[in-house]
Amino acid sequence: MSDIRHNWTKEEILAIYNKPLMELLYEAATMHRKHHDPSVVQVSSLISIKTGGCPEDCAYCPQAARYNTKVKVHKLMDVDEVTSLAKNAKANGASRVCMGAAWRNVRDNKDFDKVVDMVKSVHALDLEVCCTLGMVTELQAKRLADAGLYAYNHNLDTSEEYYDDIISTRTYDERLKTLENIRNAKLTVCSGGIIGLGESTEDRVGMLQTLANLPEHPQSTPINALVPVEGTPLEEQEIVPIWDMVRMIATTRLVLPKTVVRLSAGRTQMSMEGQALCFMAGAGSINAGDKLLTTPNPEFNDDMEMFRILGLQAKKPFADGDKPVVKENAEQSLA
Ligand code: SAM
Ligand code: DTB
Ligand code: SF4
Repeated sequence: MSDIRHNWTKEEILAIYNKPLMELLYEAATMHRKHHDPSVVQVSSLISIKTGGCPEDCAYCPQAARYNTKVKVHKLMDVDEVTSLAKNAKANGASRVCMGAAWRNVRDNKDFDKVVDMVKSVHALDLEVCCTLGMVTELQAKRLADAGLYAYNHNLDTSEEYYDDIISTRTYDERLKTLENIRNAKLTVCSGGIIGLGESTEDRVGMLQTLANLPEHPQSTPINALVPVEGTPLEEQEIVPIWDMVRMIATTRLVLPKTVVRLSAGRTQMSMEGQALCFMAGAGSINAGDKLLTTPNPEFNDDMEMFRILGLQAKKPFADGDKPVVKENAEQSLA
């Protein structure tokens, strides 16, 4: 049987998730070695290009306007500022830069024109450019692709069943539609979720089943451990046990064998030993830089020290795919 399958049942994935940990880790590490170089880890840096004031009600998110968090609202950054942050991330070893906006969806306005310019400018630095701007239409996704975008991040976050407990202002189907729009625009798809929201093991497995049974597996899948933020409805959630993170990454590795699995939010709550087990289980990417979007993250230097100790190397840009070609008339493609 091929490793790549699109017909996973929930029972099969649940049986994987619940294997004895050492067995699960061994199988996942073996699958990882079959499809990836285990000594290479992608370093992806986040830039919050528009912060806070978001109209959505995602229960985990410090940027939702309706919650009283300490996040300061910041309008869309200027292209020069973003370019200079991206240069800095590159100097620190990042091969991918992900630009995040606290938007419900992309709108065809001046702000979007500016994001298109940011994409062009960061692409010119020979970095993989990713955007996470909320829902996007196929036309908008194509415009981003024409500007040199490499990936678009849009998470399922959790299972279809648990989703309504976490977000009410947009549906699961709308998320799936955005993923389809990204695929149709020939961008690489980055989609995953969060654990630690109060979901059950079945919900974790359900999310992986949905991802694995998409027409194409996402090229990257972030697994976030909830960063509980004061003022959000999930502020009192317990920190995710490292063993849950290891199981989740290992299970993701086994059902999405070629996907780059990202050990995403929550690393400040993890030891180096815990993170080492996540790399062993198949994580091939981290979000690096001392800030995620609004919450703290380990310092670059500490991560580089971790790489040295574990014998890991930072991945080069475009190691998994061609550098996008910018279409000359990208900015007119909506006209
Ligand atoms: N607004 C856009 C959207 O929701 O698609 C893009 C930015 S949003 C902050 C990107 C992702 O960050 C969310 O889908 C969620 O998985 C993750 N995230 C947000 N807050 C988090 C938290 N407190 N802990 C862990 N992950 C979080
Ligand atoms: C993803 O899945 N995790 C990143 C990225 N995609 C955009 C964001 C994590 C955000 C954590 C909370 C914060 O810093 O605001
Ligand atoms: Fe807004 Fe995205 Fe945060 Fe949801 S996750 S509140 S859409 S910024």
